[in-house]
Amino acid sequence: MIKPDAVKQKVVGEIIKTIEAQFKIIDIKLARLSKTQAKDFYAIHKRKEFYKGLVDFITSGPVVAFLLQGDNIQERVREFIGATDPKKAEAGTIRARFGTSVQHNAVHASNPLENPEKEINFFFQNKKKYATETRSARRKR
Ligand code: RTP
Ligand code: MG
Repeated sequence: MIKPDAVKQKVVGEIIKTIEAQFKIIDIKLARLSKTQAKDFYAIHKRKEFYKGLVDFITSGPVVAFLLQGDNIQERVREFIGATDPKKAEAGTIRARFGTSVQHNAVHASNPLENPEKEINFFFQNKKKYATETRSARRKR
């Protein structure tokens, strides 16, 4: 998901170009999250000190969500975006290129250890089969 800081920087096109070169895009959605949606989306962090700031940031403008398909897709996408802190992200990753701080780090990616199915259903309700695929792919490993 491209976060509001990157949308404001007008680098959505550049990020899509990079995604397209490496992954199969199944669906794309532009959305503006409400506070309630953002709190739910990042519920896993609700006890962290950065939670309120994160909810404020993610609701500060539109985001662009992507549904991608492929083997080990979540692991590959996390590698592709780089470390949470853009300063620590490997050169060439999306966060190294477009992130400007730990919070304003340009993109989000599902964490296979958290709940990727929830995020797929959040943006792409009619594509639940990809969530199922994710779950069975994970079981096989
Ligand atoms: P994301 O969920 O957005 O893909 O990021 P991540 O897994 O790399 O990092 P995570 O620990 O899940 O944190 C979620 C987002 O919260 C913001 N954050 N701010 N101020 C801080 O110390 C802090 N720590 C995290 C970042 O926007 C991070 O991506
Ligand atoms: Mg995370």
